[in-house]
Amino acid sequence: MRSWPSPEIPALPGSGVPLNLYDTADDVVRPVATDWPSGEVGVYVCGITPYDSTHLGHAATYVTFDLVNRQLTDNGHAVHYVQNITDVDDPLFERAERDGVDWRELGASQIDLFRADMEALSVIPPREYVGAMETIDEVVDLVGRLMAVGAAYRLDDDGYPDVYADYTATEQFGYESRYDAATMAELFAERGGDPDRPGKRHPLDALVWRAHRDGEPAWDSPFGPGRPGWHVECSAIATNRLGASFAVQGGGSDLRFPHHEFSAAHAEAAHGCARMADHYVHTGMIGLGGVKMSKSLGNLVFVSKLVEAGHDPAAIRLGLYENHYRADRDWSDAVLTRAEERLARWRAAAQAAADLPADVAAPLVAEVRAALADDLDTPRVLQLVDDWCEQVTGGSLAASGDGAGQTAGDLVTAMADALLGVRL
Ligand code: 5CA
Ligand code: ZN
Repeated sequence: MRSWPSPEIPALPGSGVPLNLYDTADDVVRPVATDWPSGEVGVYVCGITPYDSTHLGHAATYVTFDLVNRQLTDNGHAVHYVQNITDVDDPLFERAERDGVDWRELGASQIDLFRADMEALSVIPPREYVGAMETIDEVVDLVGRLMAVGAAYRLDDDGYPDVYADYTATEQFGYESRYDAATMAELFAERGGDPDRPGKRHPLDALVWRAHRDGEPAWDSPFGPGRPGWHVECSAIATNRLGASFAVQGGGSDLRFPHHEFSAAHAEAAHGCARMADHYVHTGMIGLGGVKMSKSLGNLVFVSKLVEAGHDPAAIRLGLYENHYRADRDWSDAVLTRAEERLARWRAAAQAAADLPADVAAPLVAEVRAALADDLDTPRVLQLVDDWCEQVTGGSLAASGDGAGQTAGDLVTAMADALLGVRL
């Protein structure tokens, strides 16, 4: 699938600081593993189901992983970033049916919108942007492997012989979310699982191939015509591009269970490896008035509407940086207004710093790198830059260099662009 044009990333002097991120599975902040046989750092981020995009919750999640990408790049690593699009799934069909449109057209138009929004927000595109429909053969192959090792089974059902993965196939099942059985049961039922489907070995077994039903799209497979289950789609797309083990699996906290637990479990059962991702990274939920922004509730603020209304995408980024990425947090007009005021102050300071030599800004760059390397501490970054801007506009930063070459204004502008995706 075509992605979107990449923003130019200015080069920054000095060296980056190794990135530490919180890992949900181990409940600890630790360094991202960067020493892989491929020489690259593999990052897989769960993409959109293409309807009602791109709301501020989506934007927050993809901007967060864009910071991860920028940090790793600043550290000199080649990042192999992969993202999927769930362009075949029930919620998409339901929305298309509700609105009387073809689900393929709905998907295509929403993917276009998402691309334009990501470009506006200066999000670096994934190296591989992959739709579920493009990878049916990969899912068929993975389901076949799961069946071959006894980790998946076909239901004995004359009507709909769906294929399920046996969740007891891997010993480590449950390590990613660390939830107890009751919480798993509750979230599984809430988030697309079907614990009561007759014929399953265990209520928690997840669908990996859904047999054809009237009115649903279907593709041929050795286990009959049908379509992929959700979790196995991400297992296949990720591991076929990044290998059975890779550095980071990311998404919103609503994917901690069941989606990421099962994506990992299917991949690990098929490949016989102990752990799919070294880090499982989850962003907090963006809400409106304390309620999670979600397509099912319809309480959405769209990036495209804000941009159309004349709001600078750089201010949207700064608004999202106000609180830590792992915190559930509210979006509001007040957040946007504060961000626009901050952007104006930063721009004024960058102008004022055009008369100062670059070394006046060098300590700030080092501090911002360190704050981002510490589990993407954006609230601290905003504070650091605010303080520096105040000193510049207040005239209290003395020049100590020879004044030749790059100015402090140039350096701060390049830093905001390269590390934060914010154009001053
Ligand atoms: N296609 C699947 C992932 S394979 C999916 O969850 N699609 S989605 O369109 O529902 O969400 C896309 C991404 O945005 C996911 O990572 C999800 O966790 C994240 N997301 C959804 N709502 C919010 C929200 N309110 N705040 C933050 N992130 C959100
Ligand atoms: Zn996914």
